[in-house]
Amino acid sequence: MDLNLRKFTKIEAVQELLTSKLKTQPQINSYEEFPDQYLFKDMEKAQNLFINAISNNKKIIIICDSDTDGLSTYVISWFFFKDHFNYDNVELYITNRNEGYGFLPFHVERYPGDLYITFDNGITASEAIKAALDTGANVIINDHHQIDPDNWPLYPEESKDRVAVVDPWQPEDQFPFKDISGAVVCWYFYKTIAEKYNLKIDMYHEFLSEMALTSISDVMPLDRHISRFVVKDFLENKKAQTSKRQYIKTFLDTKNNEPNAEDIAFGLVPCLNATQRITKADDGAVFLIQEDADNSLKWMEYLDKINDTRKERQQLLLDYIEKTYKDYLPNKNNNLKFIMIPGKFHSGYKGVLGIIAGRLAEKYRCPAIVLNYNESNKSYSGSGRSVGSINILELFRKPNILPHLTHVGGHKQALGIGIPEDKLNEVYSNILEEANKLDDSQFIPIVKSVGYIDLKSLDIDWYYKLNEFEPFGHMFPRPSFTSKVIVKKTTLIGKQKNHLIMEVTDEKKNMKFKALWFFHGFVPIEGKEYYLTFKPDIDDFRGEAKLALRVLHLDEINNSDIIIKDAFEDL
Ligand SMILES: [Mn+2]
Repeated sequence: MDLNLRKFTKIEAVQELLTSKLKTQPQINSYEEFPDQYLFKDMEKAQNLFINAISNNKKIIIICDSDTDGLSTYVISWFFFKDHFNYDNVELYITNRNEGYGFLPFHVERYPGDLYITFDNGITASEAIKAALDTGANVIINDHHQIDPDNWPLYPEESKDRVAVVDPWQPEDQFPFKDISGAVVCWYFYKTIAEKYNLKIDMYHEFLSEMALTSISDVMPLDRHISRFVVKDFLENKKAQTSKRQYIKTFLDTKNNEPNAEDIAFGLVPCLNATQRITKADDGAVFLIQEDADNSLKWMEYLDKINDTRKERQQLLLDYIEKTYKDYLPNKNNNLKFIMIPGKFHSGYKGVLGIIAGRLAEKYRCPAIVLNYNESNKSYSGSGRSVGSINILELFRKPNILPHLTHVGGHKQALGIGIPEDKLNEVYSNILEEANKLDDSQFIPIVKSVGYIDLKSLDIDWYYKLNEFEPFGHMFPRPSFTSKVIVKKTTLIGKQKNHLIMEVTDEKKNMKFKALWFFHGFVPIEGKEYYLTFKPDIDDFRGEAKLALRVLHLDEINNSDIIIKDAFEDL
């Protein structure tokens, strides 16, 4: 295998690399450096529409999205009105995934009001805005998603005094940072209101928990500006430990009292996101606004159960697909290069289709979409995931495919899609044809590594000195390294024996480390040499802290089945 990687012998060189990576982005060093709210194009208009509604005791209807970001805008709104801004004529709602995405015309009918305010959604809601305007209501859209050119302008010119759009992505917007969460946009809106009414709130610390949580949950780039600053300030400066929010206290008490960004991403966010997939997002919101410790704990346990159900459903559906849709899965006879499952599942599985597509793509090493039939509009909709270096969105944008779709959106690695029933076969045969044109090398899975290192250069300092660069996350991944190792000893662990502990040494056998491989791909041969790609980790079993290697991939030296790519190359 040709390892085209940097070579490291000293941790200082890695530190330099990370420092230079952060220098390529704008950084913020204190809360005072946050850009002004009036750089958002319509912030002043939004503020005036809000004040106008308040002064005339108009009914305000707030519509929040249903993922962790949207739920956090609910939390900010809830505590803003409950603790700081005395106004009764306001109602808060969370969208329901089963009824469609974001602010929709039926909301206007179901929740009559005079002013509709959206958070973390709304930038494509032209129909709902029209419905609201038709009833005489005004609208404030607060969102952080990109505009849809087919859905722009959002409202007719003659309604321009009745609609405000606060979104850093809209044309002519001057707000300098685009990659901020929906909750950060929401926070800016309430900050403007708080200043206008001279409220005595420390807005930053009051809602820091929500800004940090959503910068992680909504996968904002953690190498830059507000997104990095709020997460770093919350976690590194131990502000999580003094958060007023009971849900944070419960998480710290029950799961992890010194979490990093990855612990939040894997320990808290999936439980919150599971509610919209399995029950209703309202369950997540109720947990987040609990102020009583005992109740909060009970809700946390309930959310854990919902998340377990989500995992079980995923496994059940995966097993079912592998039994029922065998002809759609690649094997040595059919030579399929694309998986498209035309499912007719219960609608309760809707929320896990993307995750299943990812599991199929990984297992069969080819791009996959999992669809579910919808009787009411005679069409299939679902989610897709790619593999290797294949751009799955580009495949569906080919001229022989795109015109047949009801919608498609996403990026290189993941998409959401809709296909009318009568076009399904044509789309399927065309996508197979397109996938056949791809080069075999594009299907090879990619493992990311920052560089090559000999085990003899490694010590526990690597773990501590890298941690100084936390938070790690999107666009700033925790560094992983590749080493040539000899596997000495292997032990399978876990109830289902799906994890592996190895002892690995360097060629000269000077250094010995414990390597942990969760959901191991295979059991290596003891005594044999491999390329090991890992993240430095700590093992403080029995009180003594030792460097351990968290395995990402193990690869045969002369028979590679993956591509190891520079982790910082296309960031
Ligand atoms: Mn969002």
